[in-house]
Amino acid sequence: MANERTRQTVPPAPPAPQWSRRQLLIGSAGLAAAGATALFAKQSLVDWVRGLVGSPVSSGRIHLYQFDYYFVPNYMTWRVGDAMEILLHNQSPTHWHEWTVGRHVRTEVFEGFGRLSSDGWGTDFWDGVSVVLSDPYQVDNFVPHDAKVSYVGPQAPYQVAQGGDFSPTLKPGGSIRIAFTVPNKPGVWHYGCFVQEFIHFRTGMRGMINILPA
Ligand SMILES: [Cu+2]
Repeated sequence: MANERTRQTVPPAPPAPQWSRRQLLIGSAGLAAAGATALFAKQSLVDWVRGLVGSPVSSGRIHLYQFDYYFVPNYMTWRVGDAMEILLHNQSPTHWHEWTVGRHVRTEVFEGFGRLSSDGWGTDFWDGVSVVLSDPYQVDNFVPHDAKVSYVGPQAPYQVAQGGDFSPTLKPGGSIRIAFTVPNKPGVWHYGCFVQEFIHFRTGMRGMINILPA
């Protein structure tokens, strides 16, 4: 995310998209959250519902779309050992968005708007994971953190930055391909965009990945 958090102004209320029930669940949680406490209580409910409903296992190529301020899809099921290729697309005409995956969002950062260079997650999913990045288009910056990243094609035309979680940050209309094998890290993981001092995340720009054992 680097310095992108401070570039934009505070966002207006999100538009009313055609939401599926699944998105409505997450979206409602975001809108109803008066603060972090309320939000995390709602998130627990969402997790519980997801546990009951589940979703089919995805492998291979997945298109993951970023909007203001939500992801489509906002729920995925992966399996350990599967080859994945996430094609990340920023569909916003105006806003920068990133994609981070982790566990234990840092509530002290979440609530305290001063420490912008801190990681958003207590545990970064990508730590130690081999990742291949390719086909960058309108990528603002990329933070590899502790992932083992290789870059396919010409020298990446974007800034490889330090600080924070593994995160590609896309300019409006940007995209990038992220290929990897699902590591042996089963369980529930969360993803989110922490751009603009966590406002995107708080507004509903997040999702869940349930990773099944091999
Ligand atoms: Cu965002």
